[in-house]
Formats: sequence, structure tokens, C-alpha cells
Amino acid sequence: MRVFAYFTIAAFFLLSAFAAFSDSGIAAIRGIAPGSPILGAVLFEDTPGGLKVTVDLQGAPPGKHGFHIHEFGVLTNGGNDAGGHFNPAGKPHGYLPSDGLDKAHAGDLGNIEIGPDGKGSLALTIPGLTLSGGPTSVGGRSVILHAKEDDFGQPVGNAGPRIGGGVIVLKARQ
Ligand SMILES: [Cu+2]
Repeated sequence: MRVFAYFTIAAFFLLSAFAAFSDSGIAAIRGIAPGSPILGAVLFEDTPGGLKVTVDLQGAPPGKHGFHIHEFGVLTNGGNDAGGHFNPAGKPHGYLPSDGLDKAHAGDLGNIEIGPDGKGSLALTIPGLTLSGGPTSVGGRSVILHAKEDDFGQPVGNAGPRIGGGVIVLKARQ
């Protein structure tokens, strides 16, 4: 009986570890304004080193644009229904890849730079974020592209209106 209990506990932890590193997801990005040419995709993948985020955009205005994970997976009302930056721990605004979860919002992905051709890409791996399960999971939330650069000022970086976005959807597990 005791052996069975140990086996059950071991199996639970193995499955938990597997589940923690097996999710992938996608957010299909569209412009917020009707007729906006903004289009793209953000891929999410749970890895042992953190949440891998890969962004490809086209049809966006050249320059730097604030790019964040916002709290809710709803893009109505000019994107404002997505709520504020995902910030479950109530931290100040920062740049998550270098500041970490202790000194930045969990949604603080910084900026994406769009070239003269309207295209831009970004690849980050962020320790501590997950796609599903736990307090810092981003599945079902949204990704927001802002009109202006995130200057990392408080409280939310002065990045202006929301010009594009998408809801983070989990892909079926293999
Ligand atoms: Cu934002």
C-alpha cells in the first residue's frame, strides 16, 4: 500500500512536470481599427527556461511600439476591454525580460520595432511565465500592440492607444 502511494505521488509529479513544459499557444494579431492592415501572430511555448514568445507582425506603422500582455482576452471597445497590463503581483511597470517578475508587470514585454516595410519580429524567453496553470499563466489573456513606444515610465509606459491585438489561445496538446 505504501509503495502504491509513493508511486502515485511520483507519477503525479512527473505528469505535473510534463504538463508544465508541454503547452503551446497562439495569438492571431489583427488591427483594432476597422480596415487596419495590421496582421500577425504571436507563438507561445512553455519551455524549461520559461515561456518562449515569438512575434511576427506586418502592416504596422514603422517605429517602436509598446507590446504587452494585458489582463483579459477581450479586444472590444478599442482594445480597452483587455484591461490593464497583466500584473498579478501588483508590481511597478518595467521591462520583464531584464527586470524579472519582482520588478515588472508579468505582461511587460517592452517594445517591438517595426521596419519601414511595416514588418517586425521579436523573440523572448521569459522565466516564470507559463501558458496555463499557476498565477502567472497567460492563456486566455491578450497581447496588445500600442501606437507609441513604451518609455518604461510609470505607471504603464505612456505607449498610447491600442492599435492591434489578439487573444492568447492554447493549442491542443500533442
Ligand atoms: Cu499595453
